[in-house]
Amino acid sequence: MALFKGNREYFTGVNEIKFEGLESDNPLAFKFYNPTKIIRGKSMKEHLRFAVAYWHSFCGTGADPFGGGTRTFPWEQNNETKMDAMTTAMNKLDAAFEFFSKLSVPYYCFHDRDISPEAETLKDSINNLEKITGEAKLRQKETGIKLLWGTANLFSHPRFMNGAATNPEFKILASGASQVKAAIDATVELEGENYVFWGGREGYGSLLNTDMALERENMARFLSMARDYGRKAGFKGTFLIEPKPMEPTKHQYDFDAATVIGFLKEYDLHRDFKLNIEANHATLAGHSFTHELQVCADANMLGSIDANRGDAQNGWDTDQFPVDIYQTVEAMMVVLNAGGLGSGGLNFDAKLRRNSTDTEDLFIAHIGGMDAFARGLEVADSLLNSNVFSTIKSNRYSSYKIGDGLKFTKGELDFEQLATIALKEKTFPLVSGRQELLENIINQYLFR
Ligand code: XLS
Ligand code: NI
Ligand code: NI
Repeated sequence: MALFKGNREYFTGVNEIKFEGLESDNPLAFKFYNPTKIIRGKSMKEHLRFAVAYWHSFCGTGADPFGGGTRTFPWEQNNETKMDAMTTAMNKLDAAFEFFSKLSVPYYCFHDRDISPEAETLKDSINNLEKITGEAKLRQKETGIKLLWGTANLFSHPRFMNGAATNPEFKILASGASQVKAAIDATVELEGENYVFWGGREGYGSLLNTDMALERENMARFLSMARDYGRKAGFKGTFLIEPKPMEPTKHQYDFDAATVIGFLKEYDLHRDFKLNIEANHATLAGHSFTHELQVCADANMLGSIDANRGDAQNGWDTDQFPVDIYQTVEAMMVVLNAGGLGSGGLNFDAKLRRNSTDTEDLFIAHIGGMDAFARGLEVADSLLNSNVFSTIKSNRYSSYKIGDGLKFTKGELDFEQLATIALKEKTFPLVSGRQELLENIINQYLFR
């Protein structure tokens, strides 16, 4: 991969990040992520398909409800006159590609409004996006860095305060369509491998003013039409829905994986759509990250992952970088068992803490996340190769592989026969689930 050289270097003092291994004390080196290391016949790079999220990394200044930003981005500075929005966007693009190439990530992801500025009119905003898309295409060509997915921001502008595809006002729904159309066009132009819908404000605060049935139907219509347009425009990738249970609205329609899969099947969208699972959204929904991944895997709808983590002591979407290897092991076991990420990837939808203000911090945060998943992949691979988990699991369900249990799974028993089988038995076996043993084995393999 070629290092990107723009008009100016933004991340000075940081060179290309390399794999140095566990003995290295260099904070700007990978300890576990060795992109060319082969696992199960594929390189780590091909397994993990890492992506950088444009919004957190190049737009997030650290502002929170109690104070403004703590990071001033050099690509937005100007000594004399105030720099216009398009120049800022161009500089930001240079900075982003410099960062991607120094970090050696194969992919990035963006919202329309992250890469190009919103203008006075929708038409001008679309023109802005088209211009920046052309520039991004050149930089992709130069570096070999690819677009994992594109999406449209249908939640920041005030007109979306009541949602986009579920807005009670039709004109606003239509404005969302014009944005999604342009974002799909940009994704096609940049050969993006997926297109994401996160239902930003698709939900409600109070039933007293909400026609939930109509809103859900409108959302389904909107998604079907977007799908049809995308296919017509030449988009061959996967459409993804990213569940999240709350924040910004109280009741989000895409609550969790099971809800979204039910919705997609209800409206016959399940052939074109898969899911993008974000770790912190899973925990917000009261689930574990792996639960959400497994629900998708079982439905053959595991599309991609937004890799981050929440904070165990609070219930927000804190979007921290993932560091917990125990969790990445569990996640990668689900991914490997599901046959891999396919055209999806591991996108760091994660932000620096507000007081992380050094230029290096953005690199260090991504290095930590990449190492955590790389080690997770290695450990998951050796755990699966050892067969301990599959053996224990298969023994646990062995009663369904013989005799009446087998007949039951084949649909060869009726309910009365099922009930009669039990009457013949005098004792019912208590078989240990052995959860502690399995947990201990993961700890053991972490250090093997
Ligand atoms: C917000 C979401 C968002 C999506 C893309 O919580 O995670 O960042 O990934 O719109
Ligand atoms: Ni996300
Ligand atoms: Ni999030």
